[in-house]
Order: sequence, then C-alpha cells, then structure tokens
Amino acid sequence: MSEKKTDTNAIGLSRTDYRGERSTLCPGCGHNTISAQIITACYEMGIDPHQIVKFSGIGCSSKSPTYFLSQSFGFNGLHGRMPSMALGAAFADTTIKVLGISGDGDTASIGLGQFKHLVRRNLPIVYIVENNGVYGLTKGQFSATAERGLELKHQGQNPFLPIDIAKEALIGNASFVARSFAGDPKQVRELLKAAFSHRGTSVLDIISPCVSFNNREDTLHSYQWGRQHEAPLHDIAYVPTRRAIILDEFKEGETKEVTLHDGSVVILKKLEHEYDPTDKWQALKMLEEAEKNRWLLTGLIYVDPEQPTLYDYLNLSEEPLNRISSEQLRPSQETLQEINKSML
Ligand SMILES: Cc1ncc(C[n+]2csc(CCOP(=O)(O)OP(=O)(O)O)c2C)c(N)n1
Ligand code: SF4
Ligand SMILES: [Mg+2]
Repeated sequence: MSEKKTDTNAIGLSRTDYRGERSTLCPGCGHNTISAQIITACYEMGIDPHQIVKFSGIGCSSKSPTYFLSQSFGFNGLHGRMPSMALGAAFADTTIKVLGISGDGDTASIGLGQFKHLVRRNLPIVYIVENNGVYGLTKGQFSATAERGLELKHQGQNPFLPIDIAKEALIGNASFVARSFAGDPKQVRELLKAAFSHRGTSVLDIISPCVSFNNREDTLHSYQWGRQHEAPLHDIAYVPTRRAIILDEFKEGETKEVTLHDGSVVILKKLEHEYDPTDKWQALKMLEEAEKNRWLLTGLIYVDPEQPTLYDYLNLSEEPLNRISSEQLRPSQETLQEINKSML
C-alpha cells in the first residue's frame, strides 16, 4: 500500500520525520536496506527520535547512522570503540534508547574486546553488526568474519577460520541474540522491533552484502548465497503492548510466544524444526550445525527477557544525571563526616 503524505504514527510523526541524509554508500549496499528498516521500525513503533541516541565506530556501516533518524543525537567515534562511547552516554541518562551501529571489522576485528565486555554487562542497547565479511570502507580486505578459503580479487585466499558474532555473543552471556539478512527486510524489521523492546543488550548480526568487494554468488556474505541458503528458524511477528491485537492469520499453525520486558510479545511460528529461543544449549547447537552445513541461519536465536542489566547491577538512577539537582547530588556535611569516620 502506498504511503499517504498525511500518514502519522501513534505520536503524530510521519515516516519522513525518521529519515536521514541521502546515502552516499554504493547503490545496492546491504547497509542501505538496514537503514530503511530502522526508519520503518522506529516509525511503526512510535518511538520519539529525540529519545534515541545513535553511536557508531568506523566503516561504511558506521557511516550509515547519518542516513536515518536525523532528529536523533548521534556520535560517530573511533574504530571499534562504539561500545564504550555508548556505555558512557547511557550512564548519564538511563532513559534514552541507545542504538549502536557497527561493522564486522569494527566489532569482530579491532572491537572484539569492547563487544565481549559490553555484552557481559548487559547494557540496554540495540547493537547492530552490518556483517559483510570485509572491510568495505578500506577497499575489501578480509575481516574476522570472512570464511576460510574465501578468494577475493585483490586479497588472495583467506587462510583463517571465521569468528561467528552470534556465537561469541551467546558464549559471552548476551541476553538477546538474533541473526538476519539484509535481503529479508521483513524479518530485519520484526527483529529490530523486538530488540528495541528488550531490556538489555540486543545483538543483531545482520548479513549485509558489500556489492563492491564481496558479492560473488558462491561466498557466504553475498545476496545470491543468502537468498539460496537462508534457513529461518521461524516466521516472526512483533506485537506491541499498546495494541493487543491477535495476529490471527499469523497464528495459524504451531507458534511460540516470548513476552519481552515492556509487555510486548514476539510470536514465533514454527517452520521446519522445533525451536525454543530461550534454550541456550539448543541455540549453540543450531549455530554449530549451521556453520557445518553452510546455512545462513536467521531469526531470534536466543532471548532471556529477565536477565538483570547494567543499570540493575549498579543501581543507577532513573533520573538523568544532568537533571539531578546539586542538593541531591552532593552529600551533606554530616554524611561526609560519617563516611570519613567509617574509614578511620
Ligand atoms: C585504529 C584504526 N585502524 C584502522 C582503520 C582503518 N579502517 C577504517 S574502516 C576499517 C574497517 C571497516 O570494516 P567494517 O567494520 O567491516 O565496515 P564496512 O566498511 O565493511 O561496513 C578499517 C580497518 C581506522 N580507521 N582506525
Ligand atoms: S564499499 Fe561495500 S560496504 Fe562500502 S558502501 Fe560500497 S557496497 Fe557498501
Ligand atoms: Mg564489513
């Protein structure tokens, strides 16, 4: 259905209010498709763009926050350092929605340490890895997610085994792990909505083909390979709290529901296999099997809606630090004296 100019969402904004600058990425780049789905997901969920802060590192993927949500604040930082910047900002205001955009080089090569530590702390953030197996921005060197044996024109053959971002996230105790494919926009959108509703780190590893340097039909990160070998774990639909609609059509057949922290529900319709995304052991086994068989396994791989977040561990204030009065922030003379005495 074509969009009318007057169409607005629950908070009275139009889709245009969620757009960004015109993309300067290569036409056909998977990252552009993901940007489009971020726009749609935020518009459909009625998220106030001023409530989102975008963070990224360095790479074509990390440039892409310029191309969506221009009314949101954003910070394009150093290569591989997106997690620590995002964490610092989130500490100052725990009410904001943090959106991190990274690449496979940015996360799995230079930023792997930052990624692993963010995930184990369970900072509330939607963490997207736009995964193309190469360093697109610097002309297509192999990244740490490139498959062993991959041959690229100017690079020769990759001798190393790849890092699987979803597996790393799971082993690192992530509370939400999903994988998707830029060639499957509906699934990307529904997973994004679920990720925004999850309270904790939501890792979305999205295969996002680089049409300039790694799009040969026989390579794992290409459009053709993805289209032919995508193995979705389930059909997925996100149902927001506000509209308690039952997706009757969707619910035909066997389904499983996962209720997220904010009361929204993810409905997973069974496809070929029985799959329970709250079972970590099954998740790891599925990822192993997919790697062995060269399937592009997609869907909600794992979720634990109840895992405490960094805010819980540190008992952080719900009131943003810059809005707390100095009287509240500064301990009284008596309190300071008591603290000093306790240290004698
Ligand atoms: C400290 C540092 N080392 C190296 C670089 C060069 N560099 C820029 S982008 C990039 C890789 C980006 O790859 P990825 O994160 O996969 O993004 P893509 O361009 O593929 O989307 C590298 C190595 C840099 N900018 N800073
Ligand atoms: S070089 Fe690759 S990753 Fe970068 S914009 Fe072009 S297609 Fe996308
Ligand atoms: Mg890349």
